[in-house]
Amino acid sequence: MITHQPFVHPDEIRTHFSKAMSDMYRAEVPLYGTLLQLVDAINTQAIQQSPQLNHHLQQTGEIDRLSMERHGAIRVGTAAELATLRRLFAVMGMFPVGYYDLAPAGVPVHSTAFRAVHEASLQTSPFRIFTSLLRLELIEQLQLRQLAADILAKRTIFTPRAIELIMQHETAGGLTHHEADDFITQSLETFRWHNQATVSASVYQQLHDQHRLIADVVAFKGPHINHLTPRTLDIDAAQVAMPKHDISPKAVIEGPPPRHCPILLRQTSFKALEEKVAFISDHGQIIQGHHTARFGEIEQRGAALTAKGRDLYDRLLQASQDQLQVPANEKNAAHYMEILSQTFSQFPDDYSVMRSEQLAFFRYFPTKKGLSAETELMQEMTLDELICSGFIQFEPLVYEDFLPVSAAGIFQSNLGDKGQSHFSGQSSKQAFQRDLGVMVIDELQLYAETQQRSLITTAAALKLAPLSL
Ligand code: OOG
Ligand code: NI
Repeated sequence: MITHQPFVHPDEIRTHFSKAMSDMYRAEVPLYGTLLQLVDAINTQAIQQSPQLNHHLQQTGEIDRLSMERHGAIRVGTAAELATLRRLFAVMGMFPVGYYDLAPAGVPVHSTAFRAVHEASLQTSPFRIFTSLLRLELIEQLQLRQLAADILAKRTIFTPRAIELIMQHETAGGLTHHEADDFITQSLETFRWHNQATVSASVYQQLHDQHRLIADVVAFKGPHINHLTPRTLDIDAAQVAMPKHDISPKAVIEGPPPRHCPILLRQTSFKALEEKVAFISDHGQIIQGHHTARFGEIEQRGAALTAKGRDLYDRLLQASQDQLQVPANEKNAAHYMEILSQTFSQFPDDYSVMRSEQLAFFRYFPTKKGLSAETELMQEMTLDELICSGFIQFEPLVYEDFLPVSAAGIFQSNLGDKGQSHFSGQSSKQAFQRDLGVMVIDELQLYAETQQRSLITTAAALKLAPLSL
């Protein structure tokens, strides 16, 4: 007789996978462990110092996900690799959200972020993986492009058992406990670091000379995780504390300036490690060399912006960069931060204003006062009136995604590119989606849905008819 074993919820698989990935990376890159400790200390301090921040984190539940919150990044070389990754991440409830074209910023990749999409799943585990596909068509030298394609065609980045388990998930509709554990172990193999290149030192050099990123993707057995980023509540404090722990951060924090009401995402990273790599010579001997790819990063997340808010952000960021005229670097960092703060004074720094001007997405909650008030009293009120009277509260939705300009800055600082090159290739979301095998999900749609669901539950809790913005 066949007994039906219950399936493990994808959110649970993701939670365990995220932990396993963090443990593996900490063992591979001990500095990541230092970073986790530093962020933890800063977060504890930030919460102690600000009762307001503490209240906000309690109210939204973010306090519970904070210590396990992290994103990672990987880079793959072929459409088949990307499509299989999509199936692998689906096992743990992660779906491709957003499209990022980094070619205009001189990085020959385009990307998406695999992540959970529903607020309840995000609350269980907000783990995200920024996933980039190398755009071989942007390599101008035809011969080198062919060489890279040939090398990539020969590799398999998944274990046979991982593939079996992905198919099992797809056909049976889930994985049992035993299978889920096996899946985590097997899928982790894809992201492991290999200190042996799959190409000779001279081929590595050719790829590297074209672009360091190309060598990083093509010359290795698989898409090693290249960083894992914890979430801090105070990135300015983290930036100052890093050198005290012998970590030297990049010159400028990417993203918006410091604000009372944080928006989107602010990120800082430290330089990639130089790691020993063995190359096989054309005569079969092993030659020692090195490769720099893996780095550390810290981020602070703020409110998710609406299309209108995002447009304002993009314009103000561009205006700041135009005013600086040259790329931000160590020498002009302070000046750039000044310009940034000044320019962003045009972006309201108050949640109520951001809400009334529809610049950000929010989540609504019934207050104690609302829950104990007479329905009749509230029935005729608009949402704004209910808020004014203290029956409903709101909190910003956390930005769960990435920023292309910031991502390019992170890539650049770690690839050590001197000049800023531009790839002229057309933005090709369509080609990316074809390679991925599905359309990417629109992140603005997800935030709007979460906001809407919170309005529905709030109205229901107060026994009111549906509320609209
Ligand atoms: C990804 C860089 C982008 C971020 O946080 O914006 C990124 C990479 O270097 O592969 O991780
Ligand atoms: Ni990152």
